[in-house]
Amino acid sequence: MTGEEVFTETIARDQRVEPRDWMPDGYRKTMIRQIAQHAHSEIIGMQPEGEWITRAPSLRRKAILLAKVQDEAGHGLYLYSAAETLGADRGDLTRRLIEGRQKYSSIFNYPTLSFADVGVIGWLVDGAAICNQVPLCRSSYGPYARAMIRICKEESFHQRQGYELLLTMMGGTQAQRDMVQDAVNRWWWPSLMMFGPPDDRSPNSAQSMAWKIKRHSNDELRRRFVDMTVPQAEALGVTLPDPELRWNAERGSYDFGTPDWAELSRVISGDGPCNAQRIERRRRADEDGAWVREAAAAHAKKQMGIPA
Ligand code: BYC
Repeated sequence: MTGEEVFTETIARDQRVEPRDWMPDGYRKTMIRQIAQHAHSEIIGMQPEGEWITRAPSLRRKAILLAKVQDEAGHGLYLYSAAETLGADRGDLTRRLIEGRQKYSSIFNYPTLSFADVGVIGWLVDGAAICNQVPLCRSSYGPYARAMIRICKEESFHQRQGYELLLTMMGGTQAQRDMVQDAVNRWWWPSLMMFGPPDDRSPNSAQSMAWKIKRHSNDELRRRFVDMTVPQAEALGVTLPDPELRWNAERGSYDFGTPDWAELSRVISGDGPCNAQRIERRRRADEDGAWVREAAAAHAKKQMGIPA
């Protein structure tokens, strides 16, 4: 059998493609694109919540937030390693991010204005991430699917800590409840946009689904997220800012309004509220860390007996 035949059969049988297997160039490119974008999202995603570590209201909240942000760094590292199995170079991927040639999730271009945002990011953003990523545990590329299993376990903890924080705040003062509602109002629509453009405007979906990289379309996952989240909002006592949101008994699912797709396009193309700040911070961190990478590489060379 040719490499191409083996690949086609691997996909048809729902088995995993592994790094040394033959794969079409387009498959390799798509995997690098998606994994790199995902890795960048985890690393840039440390910024909005990281800003609250020094301002957490208690030692307990600070310890939880520190652990969560460190987990995100870990997710970024598993994912960059998965991209390396496809022949990508981590430094090159970072450069592409900083130069605006690779994307990261639109969601991290919105500001975190109060500590309630930390809870809402855990509940809605990690909730949306789980919805999107659980099916990716069955993605056809082995290293990505395996990384996703561990990431999803940690995301579940992230989601619960967010929800628990919000439950605590909702049981507090009116000012705390107002902070939560304000944060929900600001993060709801951007969370729905995390799933990507609508299916009829998603250029990559058909091929990614044929290759079983993606298992569900953007709209399917978005709908699943809304169905999962509305009862949680009710239990919490917050209102979701969508006048069109209502139960559709016939479909057994919620109807909901249309996100502002022009806003998503603007944010993806670099013109969101915090894009410039996020990238500038990432660029500085990369420059500040250059000497550490150089020292580590020199040490590794020495250990292996390679002349400097
Ligand atoms: N933001 O054809 P489409 C986390 C791009 S981090 C930005 O539908 P595809 C967390 C898309 O890339 C979790 N760009 O694309 C971390 C494509 O452009 P390119 C992040 C977006 O790939 C810290 C174009 O638009 N999750 O959980 O089939 C703290 C057309 O789209 C977005 C992942 O990365 C967007 N929202 O589907 C807390 C999950 N949407 O690349 C939490 C893995 C679309 O052709 N990724 N674009 O130039 C995926 O599942 C898919 O890549 C997407 C897009 C569903 C995002």
